[in-house]
Amino acid sequence: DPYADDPVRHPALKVNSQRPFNAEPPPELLTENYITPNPIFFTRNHLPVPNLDPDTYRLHVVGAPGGQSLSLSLDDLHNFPRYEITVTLQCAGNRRSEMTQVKEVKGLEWRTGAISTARWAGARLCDVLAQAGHQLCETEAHVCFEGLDSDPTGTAYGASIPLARAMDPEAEVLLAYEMNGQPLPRDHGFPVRVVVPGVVGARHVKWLGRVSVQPEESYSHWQRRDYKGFSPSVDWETVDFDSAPSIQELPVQSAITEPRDGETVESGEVTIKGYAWSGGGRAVIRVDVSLDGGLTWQVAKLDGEEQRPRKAWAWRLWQLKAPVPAGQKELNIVCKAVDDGYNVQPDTVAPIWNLRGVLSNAWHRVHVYVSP
Ligand code: MTE
Ligand code: MO
Repeated sequence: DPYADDPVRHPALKVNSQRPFNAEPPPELLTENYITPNPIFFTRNHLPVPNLDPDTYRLHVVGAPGGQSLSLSLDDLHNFPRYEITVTLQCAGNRRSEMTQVKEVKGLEWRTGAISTARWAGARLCDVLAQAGHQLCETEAHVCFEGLDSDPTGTAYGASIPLARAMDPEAEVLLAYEMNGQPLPRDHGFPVRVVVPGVVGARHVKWLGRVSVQPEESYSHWQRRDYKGFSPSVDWETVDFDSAPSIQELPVQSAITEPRDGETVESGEVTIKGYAWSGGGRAVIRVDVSLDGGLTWQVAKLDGEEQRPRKAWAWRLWQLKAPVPAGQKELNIVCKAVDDGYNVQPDTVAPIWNLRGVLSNAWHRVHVYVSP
């Protein structure tokens, strides 16, 4: 069993798949803290978790022509200037289970928990690339990452991001060695992972082994044959993966974490809680909540940290305390967020359905009963 050496996990996690391990925290735990505690941070693995020795670990960075290739130990990485940032990581498949209700899709049945937030510390990718002699260039180029996790044929997890993002100090792409003040847990990439603020989880390569700059995107399955969006009209017979760009920045997202669907709430007053986030550093400026399926709206109170302009890498938690209209037996609670580009979420799932079940960001709806 290649998974026999996987780490022990927190019992509160809701497991979507055991081998490889994929799990999400239950919603009410997810928004209990602005920073997600490491043991309940959602986990998305495609392969067995490698067991790497921090003393012999080396990160290989392929040098630029005229530059030099680097073989960096953990100590070497710690010698680069240290940066610490709060970043929310979301899987492209978050909320996929709602797409499945429209029509079958291929993928793990994530509910609202394939998203979490941590404080990450590490070296900046741009500093490491500069030391290897890389510069921004006029022609298109991509920074390719390879993980040290691999399948029985030796194929490793891989992904890439555009060189322009990697070299931009304002994009704050990190080679992270710390998560919430601790060395990275094994499930989250020990000893080093990439953190690409504002970008889909799939590019945050864990157990990072190799970095190179190429004229084309990574040839990895996960860059080219997965994590792409398509029209609802496209099925597995007709899909042409080369016709769509890889997902990088994610669209605006929000979800209700309390109360839970099907729950009974007290009459009088109801407290509604949730999270909201947008990709590309776009800040969430407002969350609207409805108790009547979207006929009337109230504005929720945003908690969590105010963020820097164009660097809103982390989510906002939000809540609304609202009177339950007298005589109501049930409530259709809905939330929707707006980001600073005034981007909004679509009201229903069907028009954004896609065969892989990614980018599921329709208004989130929860149906509850009111106790008499
Ligand atoms: N990196 C490696 N090496 N192997 C993987 O399977 N999964 C990716 C990304 N990085 C993956 C990886 C995906 S799809 C996601 S959503 C994030 O890691 C999840 O990060 P987490 O498990 O720390 O939450
Ligand atoms: Mo993912």
